[in-house]
Amino acid sequence: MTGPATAAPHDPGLAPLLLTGFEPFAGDGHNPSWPAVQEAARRLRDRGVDAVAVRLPCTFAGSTEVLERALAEHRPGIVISCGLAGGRTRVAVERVAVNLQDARIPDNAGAQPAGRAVDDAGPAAYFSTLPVKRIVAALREAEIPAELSLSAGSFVCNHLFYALMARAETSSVRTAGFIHVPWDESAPRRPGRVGAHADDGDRPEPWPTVPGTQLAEALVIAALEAARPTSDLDEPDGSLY
Ligand code: PCA
Repeated sequence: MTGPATAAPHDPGLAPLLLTGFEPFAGDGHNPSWPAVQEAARRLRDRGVDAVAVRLPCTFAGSTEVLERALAEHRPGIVISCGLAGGRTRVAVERVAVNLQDARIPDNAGAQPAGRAVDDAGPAAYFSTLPVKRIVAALREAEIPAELSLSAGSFVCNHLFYALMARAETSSVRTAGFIHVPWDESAPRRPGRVGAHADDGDRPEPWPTVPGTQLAEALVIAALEAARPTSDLDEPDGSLY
């Protein structure tokens, strides 16, 4: 297949490409989605792509407000939003946003909705309009661990993804979707014991990580694939469970 290195350059006369990342949450001091998005936007601009990076607060209400402002200000044609999925081992290209808010932890403003809709009047779900299979194939070709994902969860990322897809129907946005990234090398140690033996002590267990430079490159590849005017791959790549 044609790799991203030969992708047609994004026409700078076209609407810009918007990348969003999130601030840290859950008491962590770092969220790899934001440096990855910033670095990806820099690399895309170096290649002549008009790319903008915007940082979103990790709150149900604030994330969509800042997204709305960014959409109004930049009028992007392509939007790729990105968030952290700590514990995942691969870059996860999300396929579906569900109309559900069910938060296991409070967001950064203390909100913790349970079993609520993102939009009472909205459809049960939206599909990503990114070429998700082409993106996963291009990432694997670049030797970046990647997978298609059928669930972006029910926390702030899924909420933002759902709101983005809803807004994409009535705005300049032509192609949009969401990508979850694993922890990068700045992952905190997670509490808990490794192994079953009491004499193991409280040795912190490491999170699975992917280097931040690979996360940034993954977003560059996703953006270039999204900018190519070809349809998605017609190949099976679903999951069995
Ligand atoms: N990850 C969280 C919210 C912000 C982020 O980066 C999530 O997956 O919902």
